[in-house]
Amino acid sequence: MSESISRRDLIRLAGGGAALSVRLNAQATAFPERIEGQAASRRLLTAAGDFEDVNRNNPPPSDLTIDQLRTARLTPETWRLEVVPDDSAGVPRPKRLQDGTAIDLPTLEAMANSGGVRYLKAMQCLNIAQPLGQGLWEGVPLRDILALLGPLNDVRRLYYWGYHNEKPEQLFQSSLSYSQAMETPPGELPAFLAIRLNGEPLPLERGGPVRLVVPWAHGFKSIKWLQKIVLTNDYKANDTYAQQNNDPESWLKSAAYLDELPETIKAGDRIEIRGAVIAGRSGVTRVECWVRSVEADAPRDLPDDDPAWAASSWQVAVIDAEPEDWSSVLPAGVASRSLLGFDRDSGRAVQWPPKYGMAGWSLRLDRLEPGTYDVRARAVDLNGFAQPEPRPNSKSGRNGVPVERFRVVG
Ligand SMILES: Nc1nc2c(c(=O)[nH]1)N[C@H]1C(S)=C(S)[C@@H](COP(=O)(O)O)O[C@H]1N2
Ligand SMILES: [Mo]
Repeated sequence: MSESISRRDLIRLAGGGAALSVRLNAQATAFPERIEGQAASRRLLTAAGDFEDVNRNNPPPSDLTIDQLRTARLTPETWRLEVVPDDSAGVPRPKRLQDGTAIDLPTLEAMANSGGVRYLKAMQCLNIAQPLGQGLWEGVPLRDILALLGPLNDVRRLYYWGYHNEKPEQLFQSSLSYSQAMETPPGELPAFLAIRLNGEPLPLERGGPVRLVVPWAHGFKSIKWLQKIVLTNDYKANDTYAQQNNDPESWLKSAAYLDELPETIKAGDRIEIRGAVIAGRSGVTRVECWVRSVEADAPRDLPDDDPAWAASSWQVAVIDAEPEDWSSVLPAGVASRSLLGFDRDSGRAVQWPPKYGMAGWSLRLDRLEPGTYDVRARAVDLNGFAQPEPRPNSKSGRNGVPVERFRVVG
C-alpha cells in the first residue's frame, strides 16, 4: 500500500484469507481485476461470511468486544433506529432515542412477520470488477417505517447512515428520494430494512442487526449497521459515493463476469469457460463470449477504438438454469413462491436470472489449436444492448468487458 493513499481512502476487501486494500472510488484502472471468492459469489446463495467486504469502518464492528457493541447499539437488544426530521421537514411522530420512541428490533421483527418481504439480490460495488455475493434478504419495506411517522410535510429526501466509530471520515451515508422510498412500480422490488439473510438473523459482518437494502442500486446505497434516517426537504443526493464523483442514481448493471482460468490447458482437453452474470435494471437475454487467438505477447487491453472490436465474433454461452427444486437452495421453510420476483402460483422466477439477482453461466470449447487465446464475456440486456453499452461510463458502475488469457499447449 502506498504511503500517499490516506487511510480514509481505503476500503478493505478481505476474502479467502487474503486481504487487499483498494482505493475507494479511484479510477477504474486502479482496481484489481480479480478478487478472491468468485466461486462462492457465483453460487445462488453466498454464505454470509463469504461475501467480499467493502467497508470503511476501521476496526469493523465485527472486531468490537461485546461491551463495545452494546455501547455502539449493535447487539439485537441494544439496536435502535432513529427516524427524525431536519430543520426543513415536518414529521409529526419522529422516532427518537431521547424520548424512547426509537424503533427497536422486536418492533421490526413483528412488522416483518405480518407484512415482511423477501427477495434474492446480488451485492455489487459500483467500482469493483467481481460481484461481492448474493443473498436471500428479508425484512420490512422502508415505506412501512415512514408510515409510522404520521402525515409528512416538506419531505423530499431521506438521508441515512449506520454506525461509524464516531470518526467523521468513517461515516458512510446514502440517500433516496421520497418517491423511491414510497412507491414501488409493478415488477420492481422495494427498498427495505433487512433483518435476515439466507434464513438467519443478519449477522454483524453483513451489516446486522439491520441493514438498508436498495435492490436496484449498487452496494453504496445498502447501508450496513443502519442507525439513523433523516427526513429532509433538500432535494439533492448527499451520498458518500456522490461526493466521490459517482452517479448517485446509477442502476445496478447487467453484466457478465469471468472466472479465472488455468494459465495453460492441454490441447484436446475440454475447456469450460465459466462466470457469473448479474441481471441489473435492464435484465439479461443472454451471455456471449469472444474467443480470440492472439500473439503470446499481445497486450491484453483492447482500446475501445481497436478495429478488432468491429471484427469480433461472439458465441452464446449457457446460463445455468433456474433450479428445478428451489427447496434444495432456499432456507428450510422458505417457499420460492413467497419471494418477490417469483410467480405466486408456480414458484418460478418471473425472469431469469432474477431481477437484481445473479446466476452462473458456462461455455464449452472443444478442439482449440495450440496457441494463446483471450476470452471476453458480455451480457446482452433485454433492450438488446451488449455490455458495456449504452453506459460505458464507469462512474455509473463498472461494466467493462472482462478478459482472461489462456494458453493451449500441444
Ligand atoms: N455502514 C456502511 N455501510 C456500507 C459501507 C460502509 O463502508 N459502511 N460500504 C458500502 C459499499 S461501497 C458497498 S459496495 C457495500 C458492500 O456490502 P458488503 O460488505 O456486504 O459486501 O456496502 C455498503 N454499505
Ligand atoms: Mo461499493
